[in-house]
Amino acid sequence: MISSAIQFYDAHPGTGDLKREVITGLAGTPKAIPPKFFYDRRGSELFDAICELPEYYQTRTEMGILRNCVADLVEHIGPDCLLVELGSGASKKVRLLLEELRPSSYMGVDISKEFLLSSTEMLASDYPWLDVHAACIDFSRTLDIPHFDTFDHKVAFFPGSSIGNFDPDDAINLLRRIAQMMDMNGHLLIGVDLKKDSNILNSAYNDAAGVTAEFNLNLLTRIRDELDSDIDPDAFKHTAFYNPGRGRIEMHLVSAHPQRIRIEDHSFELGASEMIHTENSYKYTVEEFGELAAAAGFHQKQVWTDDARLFSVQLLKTV
Ligand code: AVJ
Repeated sequence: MISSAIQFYDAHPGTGDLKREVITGLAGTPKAIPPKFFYDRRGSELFDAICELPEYYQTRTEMGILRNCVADLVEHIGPDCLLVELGSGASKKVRLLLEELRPSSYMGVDISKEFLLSSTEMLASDYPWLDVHAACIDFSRTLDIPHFDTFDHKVAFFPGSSIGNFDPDDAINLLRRIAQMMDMNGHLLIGVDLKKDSNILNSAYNDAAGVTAEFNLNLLTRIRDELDSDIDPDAFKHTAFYNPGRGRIEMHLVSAHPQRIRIEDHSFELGASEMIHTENSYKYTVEEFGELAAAAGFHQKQVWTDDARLFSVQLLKTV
């Protein structure tokens, strides 16, 4: 049911994009599929389960930092903004901001329509004073949201180190587009995972319970179920490792044996142990991210971390 309390904008990023991008990605060398396609209903549930894992320090660490910095944020931002959350999913983090920051409007932006609708509906019913909007778009492609100009005091919230999914050049481009969306005059509150001991990173993406493996393999289940394909998820294995040269975790799906897979009217050959690259998760020092932000026209107004410096929450302002 779509609640009338929400203003919903749907740009239909759907199976058309999935088909096109999967076929293009598998035709390339090395083979790759973009991580944004992880988040169907099952994938979003698995990601929520990842966030609860003992090895996955990011979510609870970011939540702890937000709890400690929210009073400072109120000072910087003040009440009655439009809070735009990028990649809102089923986020609980934003509730803390809504309660303390008291924006007048909230807009959830996400590629996953079902999750976006159910989470924004819950926000609308829990916070009757809040004007709630939802925009189902693929923000890696566009940030064009109708009537967006009618809001003036805009603040963007991009939590969870999702920026880590973008190669540095694409990250700069995305931050630039966010700056433009804010009329070059606004704040961006962004969660950024920090460089650290590679053992901590490797176990965060190779959890003992195998949830991350299932999350990675679910991409193939999704392709099998949503596209016309004979792909068999059991013929692949999960792998994830920190690549120190590139400063990123890489996730891949490894072909268990030589095989040919068909997707629609395309066919792809995979050798034994050939990998499909499914995700990068870049890690930064506070200084490195400051440089990246600067290249996009932002300065680091304030940076908060946890005591162990695992994760950071950064308030950026356009210069
Ligand atoms: C949502 C992109 C931040 O990179 O840590 C978690 C996704 N992948 N475990 C991350 C993810 C495997 C996550 N981001």
